[in-house]
Amino acid sequence: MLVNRQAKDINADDVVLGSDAAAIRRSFVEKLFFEVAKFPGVATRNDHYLALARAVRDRILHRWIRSARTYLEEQHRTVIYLSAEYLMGPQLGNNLFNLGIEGPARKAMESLGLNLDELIEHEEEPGLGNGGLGRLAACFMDSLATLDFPAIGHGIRYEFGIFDQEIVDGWQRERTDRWLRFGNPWEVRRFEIEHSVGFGGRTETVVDAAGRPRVKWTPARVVWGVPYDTPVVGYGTVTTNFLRLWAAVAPEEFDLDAFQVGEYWRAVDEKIRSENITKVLYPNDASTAGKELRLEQEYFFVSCALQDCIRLLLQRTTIDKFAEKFAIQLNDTHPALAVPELMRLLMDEHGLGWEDAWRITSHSFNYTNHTLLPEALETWPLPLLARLLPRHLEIVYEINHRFLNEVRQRFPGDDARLSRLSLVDEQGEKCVRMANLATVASQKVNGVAALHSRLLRETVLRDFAELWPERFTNVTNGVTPRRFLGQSNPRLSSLVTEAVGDGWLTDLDRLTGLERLAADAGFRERWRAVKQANKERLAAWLHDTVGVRVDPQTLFDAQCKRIHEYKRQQLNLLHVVWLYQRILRGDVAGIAPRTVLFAGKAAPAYQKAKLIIRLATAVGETVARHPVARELLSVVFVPDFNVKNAQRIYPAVDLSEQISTAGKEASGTGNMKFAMNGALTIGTLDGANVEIREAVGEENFFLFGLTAAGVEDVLRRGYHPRGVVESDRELADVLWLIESGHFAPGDPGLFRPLVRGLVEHDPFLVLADFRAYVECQGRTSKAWSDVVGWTTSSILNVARVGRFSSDRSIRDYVREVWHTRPVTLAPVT
Ligand code: NBG
Repeated sequence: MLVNRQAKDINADDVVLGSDAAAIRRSFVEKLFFEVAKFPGVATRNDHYLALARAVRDRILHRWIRSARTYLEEQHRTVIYLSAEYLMGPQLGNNLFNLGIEGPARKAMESLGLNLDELIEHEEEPGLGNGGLGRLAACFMDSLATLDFPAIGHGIRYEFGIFDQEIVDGWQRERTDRWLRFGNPWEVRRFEIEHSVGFGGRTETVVDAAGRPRVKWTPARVVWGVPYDTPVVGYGTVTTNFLRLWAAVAPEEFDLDAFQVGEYWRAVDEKIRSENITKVLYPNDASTAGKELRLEQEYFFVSCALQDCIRLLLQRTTIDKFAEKFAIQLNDTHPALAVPELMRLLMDEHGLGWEDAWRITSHSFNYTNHTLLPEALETWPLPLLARLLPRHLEIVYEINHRFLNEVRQRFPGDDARLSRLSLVDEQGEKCVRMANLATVASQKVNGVAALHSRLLRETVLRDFAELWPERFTNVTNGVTPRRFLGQSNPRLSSLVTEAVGDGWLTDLDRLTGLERLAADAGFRERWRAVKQANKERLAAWLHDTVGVRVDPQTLFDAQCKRIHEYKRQQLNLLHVVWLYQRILRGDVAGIAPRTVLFAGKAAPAYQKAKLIIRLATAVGETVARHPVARELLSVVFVPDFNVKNAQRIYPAVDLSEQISTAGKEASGTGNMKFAMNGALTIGTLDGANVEIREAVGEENFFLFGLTAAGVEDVLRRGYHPRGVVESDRELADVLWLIESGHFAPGDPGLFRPLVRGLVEHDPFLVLADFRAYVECQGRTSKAWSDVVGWTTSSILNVARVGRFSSDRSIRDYVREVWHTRPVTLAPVT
């Protein structure tokens, strides 16, 4: 649609919205009547929530218009973040917080007899991600805006996000996440933008108007992508970026031919098939399903994103400026089809030759790897690609051909190297290795923690690192302190502000100002009181929603993350059972009373993970029934771990479990959120734990277990878990108790597969680390009894976590990878 250039004197600054309580109240009332179309007496809580959300959104849009206009006029280099997942969390509280209008909004609601907390609580979060990877993308969006960097996040508007988890009879049960059911007040649908995305069909070479040969792809099927924008406002700044999520729609509502012959269902078939593409998020964390629909999703959104970039670019300049205008970040390989897609768009649609197209493409992309787990490295079978994306496969072949020629020149005769580097895996089922594709096309490739980046260079991408050492870098993950401290832990935040002054939320290194206070008894007392109050709040919530009572005086020990064997929830449970047996034996000296919290979703098809959840709930039930054990121990599985629930949990935890097999957890970000809220960590030298320990000091971190090199060593020499059991009587007892059916009296064989799996295979070395873990937990118990020591460590943890702000990560990306500049905007009224 054409821009109407006749309009004049339409200026956003003519609209004064105001941010005091009276102004917010006025907007709220207006929205309730004229947008939600409700009046008192019939308005529900959802209506009130919608009205307030819209009032807040207006204030954000005001900033957004200022941002977008400036960027359009001044043509700044823009970060394009491509991610199949964004785990944004609830928006209302965060937006109020970042705008700095929570106080006036509260007043405005009070003046109308409404409670702001209830409205914030009411919001259903968009669960458009599985775990760390999606949440990282959300933290990065927050930091990009807060630091005034122009950025657009592109992703998928899944109609159903990650399933809601319920626990029924101790088992996980999945419920469809119908997050859009009551409307989404934050998004703006852009009706004038739509991009067509093809699938299947065939390619042919034609001669274009200028007499040059060109490839023409005639897809068998076309769907439209339509964008929904969610503004992302920075904290304490005008800068407002946006997340552009794409939804698939059918180009024709009805197949009229089918309709006319009376086959009504066939007529809507095509529509359903098209719209299925963005129907649901695949609920697998760190692993790929290899499913056709997933491939369609990945291609669909990157095609929309790139067409949209080109549309924006051509409004002001020419196609050859693409790489100057955009720095594209591939968040893992899920968007890696963007590489052949950009080549296709540049050559087939915009008439560039291969060399020019490749120069632009290879200067636009950068790739972040998020996992070394072999089952999680994406590959797509050639036959599937040939069928679904024939043109892209041709381009991948050509990229590979040229690339391998280069390699041949540098390493003549080294066929083994060639086959390792090849974009196509020729062994077994032939497929395209997406990590190789992303690496070949990128300026920079990074891992997400120092150890992970090193292992990436030494293992999965070793040959590439030899070829192009300068291409590889590290950017350690970070988390936004706005959401995970400012907003979710107001008590600790005000104590911190009192101690170090304002400004720490955007300059987290200022937390070091807390260090000197760790020696101040009065301050420690207040610090403890904050943690205590947070624990009481969590306990009350657990009582209300899960129906369990926990004692806030006990050590709150939490492992909250996806359920996965490599994360070793089983190790945690073995320790819990070990404690339980000691209590039954009457051997209770030195045991600190503890509440062990588990939370996390299991992929619905991951049977073992679901059984691990069942073991956690079963142990919890058994312990709770035992009159002596329950005095010292309780084990609670908190259902439905999502951003909202995470924000309740982090502030209330004393001990953070980060106990993955060394070398397996790329970074972790929960580890940072817990530490930022004053929890001490018990952990292995894995992912970002290494750097957290370095930062907070080894005396403030409980370290145990094999190192990554140790793990490799054990496996190389031949690991025999049974031997470990035979040499450790207590471990044998623990395993036997679980296997005996003690925790599942009605179904004694229930947990046998878990025990068998550990004793016979134990690929993640749970048993190898058991003794070290149990001993280390002994140290945590001992440390807990030293209140002064524990509190001191807690303060020092917070004082020293500044570098794990996502602001630091973003600055690293800007310096090392994107080379973009911040843009400061004039204030809005
Ligand atoms: C996950 C890693 C985590 C890491 C997040 C964010 C995937 C593929 N990887 O360790 O397992 O913290 O990414 O980088 O989800």
